[in-house]
Amino acid sequence: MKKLLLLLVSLFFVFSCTKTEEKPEVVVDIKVSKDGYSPSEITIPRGKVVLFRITALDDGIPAGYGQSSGHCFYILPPYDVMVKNIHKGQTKEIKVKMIYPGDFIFTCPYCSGIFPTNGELHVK
Ligand SMILES: [Cu+2]
Repeated sequence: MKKLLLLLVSLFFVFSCTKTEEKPEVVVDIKVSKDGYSPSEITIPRGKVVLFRITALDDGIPAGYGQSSGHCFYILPPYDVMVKNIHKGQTKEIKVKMIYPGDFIFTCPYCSGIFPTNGELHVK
């Protein structure tokens, strides 16, 4: 019986996804540009469903041939959620259930090596 329970609990963690379609309880507006994210530090209560709305103020770095892929909003594992290709003037959204407490980094994998596009997410 105990083994079965353990199995069920571990299955729950394997299949539970932090990306959600639940109704958001908190809305966080973030701007991203070559100057980084604003705000770059965000604190959210644990367990809340958060709607992140990310607006790009510029196009980031050119990906080649003068084209740009825009910016990203990537929350590192265990959240591991990413919004890609946010172009200048665009706002993209993602809903995340903040089930893991702790301090997490969010970044733009496209340009964080060149620009200060890094931020910290605190889930308490
Ligand atoms: Cu970027």
